[in-house]
This record gives sequence, C-alpha cells and structure tokens, in this order.
Amino acid sequence: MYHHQDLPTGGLAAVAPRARTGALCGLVAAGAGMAFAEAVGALTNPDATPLLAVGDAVVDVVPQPLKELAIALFGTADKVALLSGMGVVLAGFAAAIGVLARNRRWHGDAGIALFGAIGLLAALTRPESGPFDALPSLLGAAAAVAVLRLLLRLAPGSPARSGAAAGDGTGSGGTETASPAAGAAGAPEPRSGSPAASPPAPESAAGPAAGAEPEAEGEPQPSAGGTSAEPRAGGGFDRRRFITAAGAAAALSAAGGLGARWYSSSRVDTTEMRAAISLPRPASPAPALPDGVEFDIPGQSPFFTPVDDFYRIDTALSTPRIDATTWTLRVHGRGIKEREYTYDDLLNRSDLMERDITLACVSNPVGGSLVGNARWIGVPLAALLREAGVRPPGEGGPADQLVSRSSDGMTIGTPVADTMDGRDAMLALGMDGEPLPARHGFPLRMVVPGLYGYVSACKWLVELELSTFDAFDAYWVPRGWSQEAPIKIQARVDTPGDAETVDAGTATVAGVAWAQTVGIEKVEVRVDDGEWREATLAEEDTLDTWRQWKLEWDAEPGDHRLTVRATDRDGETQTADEASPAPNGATGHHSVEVTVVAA
Ligand SMILES: Nc1nc2c(c(=O)[nH]1)N[C@H]1C(S)=C(S)[C@@H](COP(=O)(O)O)O[C@H]1N2
Ligand SMILES: [Mo]
Repeated sequence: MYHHQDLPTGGLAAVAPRARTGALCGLVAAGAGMAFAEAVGALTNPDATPLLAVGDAVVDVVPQPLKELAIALFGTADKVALLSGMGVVLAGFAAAIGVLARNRRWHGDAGIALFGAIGLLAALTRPESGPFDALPSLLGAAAAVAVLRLLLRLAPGSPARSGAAAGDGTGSGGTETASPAAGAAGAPEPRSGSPAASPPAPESAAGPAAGAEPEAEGEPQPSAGGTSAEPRAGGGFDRRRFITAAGAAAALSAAGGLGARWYSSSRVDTTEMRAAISLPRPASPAPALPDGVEFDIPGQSPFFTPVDDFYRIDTALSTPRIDATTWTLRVHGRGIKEREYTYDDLLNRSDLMERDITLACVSNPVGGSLVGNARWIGVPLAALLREAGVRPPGEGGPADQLVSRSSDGMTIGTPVADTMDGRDAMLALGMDGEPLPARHGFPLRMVVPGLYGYVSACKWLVELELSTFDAFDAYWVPRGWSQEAPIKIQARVDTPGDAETVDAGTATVAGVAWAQTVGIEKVEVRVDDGEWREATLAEEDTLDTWRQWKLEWDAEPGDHRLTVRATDRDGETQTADEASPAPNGATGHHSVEVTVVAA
C-alpha cells in the first residue's frame, strides 16, 4: 500500500492527510446522521426536529445581553445567524470526532453519542415535546455511527484494514492498539492479509449499528483484495472508492435532509389554506382613515407597514404551520368553566372588529425598526372573556393575569385588567385584509394596543388561561423582563438616515412617533444644541397608531445632529434619559448625524 502515511517524511507531514481523511469521515457521518434525524423528525414532529430543537434550546439558554447583541447585529436575520453559527460549531465538532475516530473507533462512537445526547436532551425538554421526539436523535446517532464506521474502514490507510487495529467501538479501551503509529505501520501490511485479518468478531460486538457492519466491511474487502493482486500505483483505487463512498453518503444526506425540510414545510400548506379562507366583513369596521395620515415623503415609513416588511420577532426557528381546520383555542383557568373554540366558531362570530394598531417590540432600541402598523381583524377579546365568565380583578375576578400559550410552547402574560378596560384588545384572525400570514401567527394571535408584544401579542395561539402574576411567570419573565410592560412613547427620525449626506438648502426631516392608547400631541426637532422646533404632524388615525411628522430644515454646510422628541396627549414629553430595552423598554431621544454639503 502506498498511502500518504507511508511517505518517508513521516511525522507531522504524515499526520495531516490522515487527519484530513478523518475529518472528512466525521463531517460526512455527522451530516448523514443529522439528515437522517431530520428525516425521521419530519415524519414524527416537523416543528421540532433535533436541529431545530437544539436551536430553540440555544435561543432559550443564551443570556439576554447576548440575545440583544444578536438582534442588534443581525436584526431579523438573527435566526439565520444562529443556525449558521451552530453549523460551524457542529462541523468543527464532527471533524474532530472523525480525526479522533481514525485512531480509536470508540472515540467516534462516544463523540456521536454526545451529539445525539444533546439532540435528545433538547428535543425532550422543549415545552411541547413528547416521547416520540426521542426517535430522530437516537436513529440519527445510529446512522452517523454506521456511516462513520463504514467510511473509516474504507479510508485509505485505515487501521481497520489491518489485523493490528481491532478498535471495536465498544469503548473497552484497553484492548485497542490503534494509534497514529500503529495505523501507519498497519497500513502497509500485505493486502492479502486484510480480508482474513479483518476482525469480524470484535466488530460484531459493536453498538446499535453492528448488524450492518460485517456486510459493509465484508462486501468491499474481498473484491478489493482481488484487485490488489494487480500492481497499483498510489492506492488510487482505495482512495477513489473512499471518495465515492464519502461523496455518495454526502449527496444522499443532502438530498434526504433537504427533502425532509421541504416535506415539513409543505406538509401543511398555509398559503393554500389561507387562500381558501375569506374573512367576513367585520361587524365593526375600522374608523374611516382620515385623508392626510401620510405625507408620502421618500424615506419616511409608510403609514401602513407592508406585510412583507413587517418586523418579525419570535423564538420559533421554524414557523409553526397550523392546520386551521383541526386547530382549537382552549379557554380555561381560575373562576371560569373551560371552553373550546374552533377556527370557524371565531370566524363566524357576529362581533368581529377591525382596527388599526401599531405593534412594538420591547427589544426595539431607540430609533430601531421593531415596530410596525397594520389593520387587524379579530374577535374582541373582552367580549370573548366576558362570555366565558371572566370578571376583571376590579370586579372581584380571581385572575389578574391572562396567560396565552402558542402551539410552540411560548407563554405570554397580559394583565386581565388591560384586556377588559375598553381598549381594542383582540384575538386577531386577519392582518391587512388577509388571514394572518404564518410568520405573524396564523391562524390566531393576540393584539393589545399599548402593550409590548412580549406581554400581549402571542402568535399561533392555542390556549388562554386565567391565572395570576403570583402563580405564573410567562416565558420572558425569568429571563429578566418585566411582568408588565406598557409601550413607552417614542419618536423616530426616518429621513435623513444616520450618517447620510444632505445637500445644503431646504431639506425635509421626517419620521414617525407613537404613544399607543394615549396618542401623539406634538413632535419637536432640534438641530445640534439649538431650540426645539415643532414639527408638522400628519392626520391622526387613532390613538393606537403611530403618527407621521415632518419638518422643513434650512440645512447649512457642516456636520449636524438632528434630534427628535414627542409629547403625548396627556402632555407628557418623552424623556431624554437613556435606558436600554431590558427590562421593559428603551427610553431616550433618537438622533441622526448628517453631513451637509454645498449643493
Ligand atoms: N408564539 C410566539 N408569539 C410571540 C412571540 C414569540 O416568540 N412566540 N414573540 C412576541 C414578541 S416579543 C413580539 S414583539 C411580537 C412580534 O410580532 P410579529 O412577529 O408579528 O411582529 O410577537 C410576540 N408573540
Ligand atoms: Mo418583542
């Protein structure tokens, strides 16, 4: 045999290619295992395949500041960033396992077992998990072990080809003789020794994939042994066979993995289902939109945020796809009799309402974009709660917290008082005239004017429970966020953008301001440290929507800072004190720095 290791240079130079083959074996095996796990997952529980479960678990355990950093760095692409980061870590781990396993089989098995255990743990500890969620990790790990062993055996210079290396994968360490040295020494042994010396007995004692192994090994070996009678140069046949096997395994895994992903995302075709639903005309339509809610200034946020641009914040790595025909909403808890509603029950109600409401995320930094305005159609929440027998705490009701639960296990806690105080809290079925998009909560979500999303806007809603703030902490609370979080008044400069260059002369500064449930009374802009100047407000739609503003500015050459602040209809002016989003919403004035150049 004429493997790399046989080169007289030996030493480090000899290790590198060997390690490279090992790394390749590890990568392909891990890929195969994960693809298999994803495929099994697609059949058992497509919303919680091991990869997604691990990702979800990572999202849950990542410390809050890191999460905020991720949102700051990647914005709405934070999920892609997380999955890519996981991919890099997994790949490094898989390669290392392969390298180690080239010398000691049980290292490979142990590494894969650890992989599988992490997947298993994550899958079984998700809030929505069941016993079947163990299957993908277990079978995926078994597949990875089988592929790793097969590839290692085929790998050029594999110790398994020689009688010297009896790595049996059971981890009964002492009997193993394989080491970089032994491998190198073993490889050059006469090929004819291989088939006979290959150790079927210890191998068959191996782990879960043992059954497959004797064939996997026995099959190729004799023919290899046969060909080897002919003189060959450079072990080309071996290497080609190895590359072919690795390539085939990788291609099969990629196809299987992608197929599984495709299957899980198409299994419930929300698009088709949504298209088949026609939202009824709401009994209480949105108040007529006044002319002049929008200035139409380039760069300024449109009054209604196009659905495709609407910010999305949730912990779900794969958007839940819910079949509205089998979905139900369960309402239960303190002081009421349990009830259940189907989608049609809600859709056919005679009290549907339509409202314009600006949604905001507590994680939105001052000047950030995690805020959007939409026209929602839904069931008045207060009416539904009343008919279920709920009394607000003010009327002696025993529950002060309404806990909403989503199909993916999210919990969100809202003050019962806020949902029944006359504001337009709703269980939204529609957004901008269409059934809710999957990413925004199809088939049903909550929307409560004036409360940040994490305490009000549960998507993929499946359950409402009347509880108390003492008895239950919703998802974000143990993670350092406040139990209650009304939206704080904010104003934002949309144009000019920060660091933009502006032509000297008359320039338009414009943006939006919001103070849901109270309304915007006034917006002021200041250039550098000058006087606050009152901006022109667009017409007001409702107190629950943001309001556009603009100001003509005589821009003089040089660097300038433009700062904005709003005052609400209660006469309260936005504070200049800067607070970070945690624990209950950022404060401070938004400003942009621009360079004005002579036109
Ligand atoms: N099921 C579920 N609902 C959720 C969340 C979530 O992570 N899971 N995030 C909440 C947060 S923090 C916000 S700001 C809003 C965002 O709603 P959007 O993605 O439709 O803009 O959804 C809320 N509802
Ligand atoms: Mo949020």
